[in-house]
Amino acid sequence: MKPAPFAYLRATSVDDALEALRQHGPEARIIAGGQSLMPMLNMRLTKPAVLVDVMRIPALKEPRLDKGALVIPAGVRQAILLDRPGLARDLPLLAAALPWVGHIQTRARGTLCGSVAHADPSAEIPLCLVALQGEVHLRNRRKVRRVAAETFFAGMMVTDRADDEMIEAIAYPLRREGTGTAFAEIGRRHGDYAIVACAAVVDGTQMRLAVGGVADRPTARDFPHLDGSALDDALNAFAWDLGAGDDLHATARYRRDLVRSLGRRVLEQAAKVARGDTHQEAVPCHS
Ligand SMILES: Cc1cc2nc3c(=O)[nH]c(=O)nc-3n(C[C@@H](O)[C@H](O)[C@H](O)COP(=O)(O)OP(=O)(O)OC[C@H]3O[C@@H](n4cnc5c(N)ncnc54)[C@H](O)[C@@H]3O)c2cc1C
Repeated sequence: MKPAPFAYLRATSVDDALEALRQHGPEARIIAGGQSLMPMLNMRLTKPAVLVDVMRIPALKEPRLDKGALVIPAGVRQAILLDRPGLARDLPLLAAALPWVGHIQTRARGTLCGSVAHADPSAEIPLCLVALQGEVHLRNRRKVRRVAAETFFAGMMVTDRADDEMIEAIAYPLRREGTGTAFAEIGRRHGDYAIVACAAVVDGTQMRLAVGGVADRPTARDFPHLDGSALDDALNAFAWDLGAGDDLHATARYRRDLVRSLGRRVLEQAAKVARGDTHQEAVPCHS
């Protein structure tokens, strides 16, 4: 199928893009890498009257360090960030998760902000943002607001973004001394969306596990340091609370099993990294 007709506007500044969103409201959609939007247009799942291309805005091209965070503007493609020198040192969780986002070809086009705006519950980039307690920077013609990732995702492909707002950037807090992170996912094939993805962050006081692919949004829970059957019980309770459902790819029971087993593996791995026993952040697993 082909998309319904639309007008195409190539914005050259953030103001240009925001003015188009103000004028056209819900009829306008931003297009970034097009890796999620184009299939939806082709299948006519969405029929915007105007597409606002934000990929030629120079101000949105460069990631920057700001107040202990890496701020990634809307024009930064996934492959560019993956090649950033020092990414594995500054943001080891994201460095471990990014190679699992689609394929080389999709990462060469897709942006990090586009993935956050799309808000697929299985997507790795939003999962890492929630795990690391990052922020989404939203802007419209009148104001800027910063929203905690945990409150930004409101449901399956539903976010706190208003029609006249764009995601100007997302901000990931940098790795802190004494903190370990780890990532793992299971999917049908490498490059597919995860059936279940887990991201762990462990420091001297607590363990945090974020899970994608089970609830209708990436969901995190903090635990005190636990091991043995106390950790099993905590993971089991979390797995049930996520409200897994059956679908074409997996049963609810399989998803709960993955939360318990992958969850334990990433928490244990992150704890090892936090203690300095290993530097490895990605847990090997099959997909
Ligand atoms: C074969 C294939 C495999 C894939 N596998 C995975 C996978 O394993 N994991 C995964 O997470 N993703 C996967 N994806 C999707 C991923 O590649 C996309 O890059 C990502 O979901 C969206 O980024 P984009 O820049 O392409 O956004 P677009 O497709 O351009 O936009 C997506 C949505 O976000 C909105 N949007 C984009 N940017 C902004 C902004 N700055 N402000 C407000 N709204 C905005 C658009 O209006 C649209 O609604 C896959 C895609 C393909 C085609």
